[in-house]
This record gives sequence, C-alpha cells and structure tokens, in this order.
Amino acid sequence: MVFWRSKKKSDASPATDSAAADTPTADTPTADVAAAQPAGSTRQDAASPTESSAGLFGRLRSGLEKTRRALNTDIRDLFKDEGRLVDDEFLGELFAKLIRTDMGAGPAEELRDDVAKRFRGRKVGLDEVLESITTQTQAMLRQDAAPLNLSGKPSVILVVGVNGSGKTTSIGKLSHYLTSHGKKIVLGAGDTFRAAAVEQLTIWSQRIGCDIVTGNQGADPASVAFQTVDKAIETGADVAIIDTAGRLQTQSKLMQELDKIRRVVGKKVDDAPHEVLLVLDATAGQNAISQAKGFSDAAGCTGIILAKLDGSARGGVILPIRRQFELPVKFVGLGESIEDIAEFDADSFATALFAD
Ligand SMILES: Nc1nc2c(ncn2[C@@H]2O[C@H](COP(=O)(O)OP(=O)(O)OP(=O)(O)O)[C@@H](O)[C@H]2O)c(=O)[nH]1
Ligand SMILES: [Mg+2]
Repeated sequence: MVFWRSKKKSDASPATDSAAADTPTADTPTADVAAAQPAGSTRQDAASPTESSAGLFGRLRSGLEKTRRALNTDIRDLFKDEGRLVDDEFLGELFAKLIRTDMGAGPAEELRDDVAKRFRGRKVGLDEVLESITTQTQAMLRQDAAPLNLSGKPSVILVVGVNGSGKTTSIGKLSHYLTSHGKKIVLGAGDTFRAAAVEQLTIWSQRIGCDIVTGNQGADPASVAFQTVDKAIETGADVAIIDTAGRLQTQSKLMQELDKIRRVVGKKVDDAPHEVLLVLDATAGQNAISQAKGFSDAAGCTGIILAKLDGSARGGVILPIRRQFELPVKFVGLGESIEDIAEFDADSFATALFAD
C-alpha cells in the first residue's frame, strides 16, 4: 500500500508526523500500467537555475574551508618571506602538501609539473604559485555544461548511492534549491527499509513545503516511485525526486530493484528517469570513490552529487572524481543545512579551494 500527503511549510517535529498516521489512497501499481504524458503537457528545455557567482563563491568558500585552510597553511609553510627557489626540494614538498587533500598522485603530479615548467630555477612568491595551481586546477575540473535535465513534465530524478553517502540530505537540499527557483516538487520515500528513512525525508518535505509520497516499511520501492510520479502528474509538479535505500553494486537483488524503479517510472513519463544522481561522500576516501565507479555504471547514473565537502580537508577528491567518472558533477554538498548545496562550477570551485 502506498499513500501520499500534502505538506504545508512548517517546522513540525518528526515525532508528531510518522508515515503510519497517513491515509492510504492508492494501491500498489501493476508493472504494465500505461505510460502516458498528461494531455496538453508541454516540455521544458533542459535548464538549471543559476545563482549569482558572488553568492556561489561565498558558499563554496565557506564549505571548502577545511580543505582551503589546510592547503593554504601547508603551502604557505613552504615559503619564506623573501620567496622560495623552485627546485626539486620545493617541488617534492609541494607535491606532498597537495596530495594530503586526497586529490591523488596523478593530479598532484600534474600541478607540481606545471609549477616546475613555469618557475623552475626562479625564486617565487606564494601568490604566484597559488595562482598557477588554481588556473591548472580549473582546467582539470572543467566539464561540459551539465545542467539538470528538467525536460520532463514532470521530470523524474532518482537519487542513488551507498549507505550513508548523503542521499536523503542531498534530496532535501536539492528540493529546496529547485523550489526556490520556482519548481514544484514531489518527493518519493523510496527507501522503505527503515521507518527512520521515511521520517527523515518527511521532515525535509515539511521544511520545503512540498508533497511527499510514502509507503509502509518494506513496501516495494518501485510502487512508491510509481505513486510519486503519479502524484507529480496529478498535481502538475515539475519534478519528482525519489529517494532510495543505500546499496552496494554487489547486492544484485538491490541493483535489480533500481532497474525496476527505472522501468516503472519510464512507463509513466517519457524518458524518465531524466536524471539518476549518484551521491558520493567526499570524506569516504579514494577507495570508496573507485568502488562507486562500478555502481554508477550498473545503475545508469547521469550525474554526481558530491556531498560532505565541508566535512574534511579532503576536498581535493573532486579531481580524481572528475577523472575517473565520465559523469559530470552536477551539485556539491557543503553542509547539513537546507542552503548547503551548490551547482558545481569548476572555476569557482578551484578558486574557492585555493583562495587566501
Ligand atoms: N557535513 C555534512 N554532512 C552531511 C552532508 N550531507 C549529508 N550529511 C550527513 O551525513 C549523514 C548521512 O546522510 P543521509 O542523507 O542520511 O545519507 P543517506 O545516503 O541517505 O543514508 P542511508 O539512507 O542510510 O543510505 C547525515 O548525518 C547527514 O546529516 C553534507 O553535505 N555535509
Ligand atoms: Mg537515506
């Protein structure tokens, strides 16, 4: 059984609002329910709202503070007042500092080699080196424009990843972001494993003031997804965002479950899901990131949300992510508050990483 409810903007506590208190309104769908675009629906161009670059930079700067501080302190330590000769010793020390941000040996070597090419045998100041590293990092991070695909009516976004990577929190922040840019959202609590997961998403829906579709614990996530899209169609919402339980690529049953969700929503709306966003935990280390590569291929992901960048001094991990995944990074998570998400922009990100 799957049911939904409307959420008013409120700060109600979760304890007073459990999923069990809701009124059932719909039964589990069958797999062959006809796929239909609502009559008269118009397709929007793929578009993603952008905020002012000053606002974005400020938020990136504070979100990346731990990494930036560590990097700045580390790199600053390499310099004496009168500057430093760029020789093998300096380059070796610079490499060691860069690698501490979890950027990996390849990117750190490239940055070091670029500094060597430009400055070897010269005495340089901190600013020159930082500027050089920033420019090079920007080039390494740049990707083709990757706005969120909001071309559906409604657009369906599936959010996937391993346990605890930040999926539900990212959905909350993304929903707020889209709502504040005029989009009407419906959330789907597709993580039916734990009652707490439903409660967590319900709290976000209350904060945002959007509808949420939930199922009983243990309900088929695909039926929740189906009902979420149904609800979005019925209410004229722009975007349906579906949460999923954490899983590993090796858990074939759970991976099949994702396939089923994809099939079911694809029957409701043309081209759905329009996005399958993989949430990666920036604090998890490079091994976890490498493992997520297989997950991303298996789940047909279309983009990455890199969460928890504020949580450690390892913000450099974005470099191997850009390198290992063919997927664009679409958003970055910079904290646990509702505003702590930003569209990824290579230039602002690199500048915020190294800015003084
Ligand atoms: N500092 C920080 N914490 C975050 C961020 N995103 C998520 N978290 C925290 O990370 C923890 C896990 O986040 P969830 O959103 O529950 O992760 P999940 O992937 O939905 O977890 P499961 O549903 O259990 O698989 C929570 O304590 C969040 O508050 C972020 O960008 N920054
Ligand atoms: Mg979750």
